[in-house]
Amino acid sequence: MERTYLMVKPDGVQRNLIGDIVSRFEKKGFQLVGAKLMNVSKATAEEHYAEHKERPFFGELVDFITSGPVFAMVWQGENVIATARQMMGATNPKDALPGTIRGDFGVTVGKNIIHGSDSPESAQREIGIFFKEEELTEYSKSMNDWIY
Ligand code: RTP
Ligand code: MG
Repeated sequence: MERTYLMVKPDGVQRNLIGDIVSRFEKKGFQLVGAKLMNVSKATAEEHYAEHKERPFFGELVDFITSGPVFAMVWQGENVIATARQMMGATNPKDALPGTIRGDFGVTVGKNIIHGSDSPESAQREIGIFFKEEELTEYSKSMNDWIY
């Protein structure tokens, strides 16, 4: 079963949006296999966002993601990586459609509420950065009969 790394960013946590965001993915039919509220260290933030190291906003991005607790999650389901990205909406909330998380709750690109892995390779890498194998759980197969 495909897995992705999703993270409610510090703005989403401070605005009490964890419940709404978790609820959207639950209702969709995806399964939460790991979750924790945590502070991100500067080193972890730099590793997570390594692909943006040369971008002008890198410093701000690292400062922001380390500025308060995040809610780190691993979700699983068929096509969960791409579908979660659709449910999140465009990176810049001004382009994100109503009905998406960023479209419903965000205004600026710097505070866009949620992160989601953008490929299977990113998902595997990011899950490994934020979770130990023993922090992730398994479900019984029968639960899936109602969704698939
Ligand atoms: P994310 O990684 O957070 O899920 O977002 P994304 O894939 O949609 O966007 P990405 O290109 O990976 O950018 C990572 C985050 O950097 C911030 N950003 N700021 N100031 C800017 O122009 C700018 N561009 C990107 C956003 O918070 C974005 O989510
Ligand atoms: Mg990204």
